Amino acid sequence: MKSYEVNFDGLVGPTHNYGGLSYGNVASQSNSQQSSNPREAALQGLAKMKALMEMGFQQGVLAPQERPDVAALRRLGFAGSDAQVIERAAKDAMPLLVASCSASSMWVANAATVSPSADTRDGRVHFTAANLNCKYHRSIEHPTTSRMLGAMFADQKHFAHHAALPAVAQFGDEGAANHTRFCRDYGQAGVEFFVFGRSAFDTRYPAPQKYPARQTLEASQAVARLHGLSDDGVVYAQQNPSVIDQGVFHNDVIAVGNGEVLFYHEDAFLETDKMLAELQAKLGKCGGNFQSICVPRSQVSVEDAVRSYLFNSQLLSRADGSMLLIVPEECRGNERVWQYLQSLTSSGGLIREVKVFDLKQSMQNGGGPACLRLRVALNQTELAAVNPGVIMTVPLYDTLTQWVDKHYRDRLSENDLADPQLLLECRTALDELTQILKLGAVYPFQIN
Ligand code: SUG
Repeated sequence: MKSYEVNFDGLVGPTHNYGGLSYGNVASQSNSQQSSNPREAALQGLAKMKALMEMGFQQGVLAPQERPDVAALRRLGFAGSDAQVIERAAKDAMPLLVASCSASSMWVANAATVSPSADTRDGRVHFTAANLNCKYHRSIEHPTTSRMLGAMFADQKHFAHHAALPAVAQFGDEGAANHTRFCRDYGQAGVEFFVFGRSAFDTRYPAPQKYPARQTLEASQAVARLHGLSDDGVVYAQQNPSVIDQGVFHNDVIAVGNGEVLFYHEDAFLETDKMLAELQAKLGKCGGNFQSICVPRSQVSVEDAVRSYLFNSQLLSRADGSMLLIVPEECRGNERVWQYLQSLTSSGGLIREVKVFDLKQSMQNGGGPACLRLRVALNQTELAAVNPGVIMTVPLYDTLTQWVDKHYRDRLSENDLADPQLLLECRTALDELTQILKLGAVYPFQIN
């Protein structure tokens, strides 16, 4: 049976703004308080989805969340009508209002970890929503994420959903941003590669000194257990703490893999040789031939990697077996990175082509092409069981761009977040969106 990697891209929500909310994420910190353009952000994301669909890749869409999250503000003690809750938060605790308005659910690589059916004990596709426990504005995503994934992958014969791990730092889980799957074919058993930043319970593992390590070893192990993965099908590796301290807050900022290939920076991991040998041996047992492409620091520094988001690219398999890299415009803007990419594609190796996308609105918050997508490997039967409303088509693209043009503002700054009208605009837009994507009631305002 034929199998696919389906990329579900997060649709940018109408409150996209630069809140400076993510300590350890250089772009989020340096663009704090700039005014944003939510309409442009959403259209840039949609243009990428359409382009990939037109190149023949399977493409889906994941809806944004309800923001401002009035229910989250109520849990923090703000009371009254919805408008009063927003007004009181704006007056007394602006940072909390900003956090409750973040459109951060667009970075769906952090929505969940997904294990394809070929890897799991019960032969179903498993999803664990990420608790995103490291940052308050992201920790409020998972309940709606779970409802959303449930509405998209509803058939329990094929899909199993797990609630987010306990919401404490010891089980900090950032989803697929620290998870890569290697395989010979998407439908065959593969090796799931979990990268963690620190251990919560074992002091032998080093930890970064400056910025937080968001993913723990214990969280990754719990996800592997929940998904029913075999020991032979899992490899754990630790991120180099010094790159976390240089702004690599997720492993997908310094490495990307697909099929049998890992593309990574020389400084990305600890004990790299041991890790590569284990990947090779375990993928070998699945009939695969593991290959790695190491980018040396002498050609691209960690700083250049963080600035350009070279590794936050999408590595895609083409029909002829070669690979294509989808990179953000910032890679072309960095001379050393661009030069590296030219030599990579002309060297006769596996990666033959680079395609550049303008995702500046998302990039300014530290979200590149890979952050914007959640990969779900599915066989034909499973793909047919996905809610068809969320699969990208030309008519859906047209409808969504019109929907964005109708509902989104083209400028948003911190003061605008206090406007109670923004909440009404968002709810009207999202209510319409659930009908477009045939999701049913997934948002708090539709349920309560
Ligand atoms: O969690 N930025 C996100 C970016 C997530 C990128 N995802 C992956 N690498 N997979 C984060 O740091 C910034 C929001 C703000 O500052 O307004 C933010 O949440």
